[in-house]
Amino acid sequence: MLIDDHFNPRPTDIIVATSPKCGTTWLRALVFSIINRNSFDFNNHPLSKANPRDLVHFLEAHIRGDRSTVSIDGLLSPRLLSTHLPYSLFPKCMTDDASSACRFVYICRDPKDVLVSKWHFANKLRPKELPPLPLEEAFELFSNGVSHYGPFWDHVLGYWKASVEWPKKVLCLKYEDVKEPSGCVRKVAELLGVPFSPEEEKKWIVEEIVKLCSFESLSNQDVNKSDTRSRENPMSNSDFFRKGEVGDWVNHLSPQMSEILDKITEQKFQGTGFSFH
Ligand code: PAP
Repeated sequence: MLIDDHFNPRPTDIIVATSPKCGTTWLRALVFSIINRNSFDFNNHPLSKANPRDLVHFLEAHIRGDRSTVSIDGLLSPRLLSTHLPYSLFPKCMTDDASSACRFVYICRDPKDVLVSKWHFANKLRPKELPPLPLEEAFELFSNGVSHYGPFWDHVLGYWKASVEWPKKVLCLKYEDVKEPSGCVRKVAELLGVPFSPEEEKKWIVEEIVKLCSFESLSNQDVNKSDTRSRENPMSNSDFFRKGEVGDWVNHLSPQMSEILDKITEQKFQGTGFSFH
């Protein structure tokens, strides 16, 4: 309802979409540096001075309650916006219109790693007077579909199905590709209509972007080491960098928990053509 009432979509909008803890920070950094690659020097880049969430506007922050959308209405086109909203909540003129040039870049992640990342994050943000959230409780909620922005599996399927139906509009990436990131960078550039030229390839621009946006590089920037929190901004920059690894779930989930999550994943994605392998 808020999107319908307050959001003025443009056919040139670029939407970076994720279910929470699936790689929002990484994808924001990648897309920002891909589309602005001719505007900044890699040795003196905005990503070395600002957290990716300060460079890519978070849509929900502008359409909440009576918050003004002036700041995103005033952005030059193409606008780069980030969201956790499911695909189905966007206006039809953005999602179901082949003539719209609007693009969605989505990233998802093995739900076992998502749960672990969410659980750590929830405990960081939890008021000090409350005891830590037990992993068992976080698991129960997550596996029963109780997540911000809706059940994890439905969120993935919404974007995955859209990427199959509208491959020129929606790209579905996996966090696990963090191990082979240059492929992601090239795919994103192609979707956005700015593929890398042979000259750029010769200058190793793809590799520069991969390096700049890596966990190691971003988490070591002073701006991202900051743990300042405030009432308006309860999350500090450092809260968005923990381990940045694939498969950290083995250090936290019991075999039974991982088996249950794998089973749900298998059932939900059966016959859809999507899998995390
Ligand atoms: P959000 O959805 O709340 O904005 P998001 O950035 O998706 O957060 O999640 C943070 C996760 O991405 C963390 O994962 P972890 O808890 O398993 O460690 C964080 O470490 C990881 N992350 C942040 N930046 C990067 C990066 N540049 N490359 C890879 N992973 C990253």
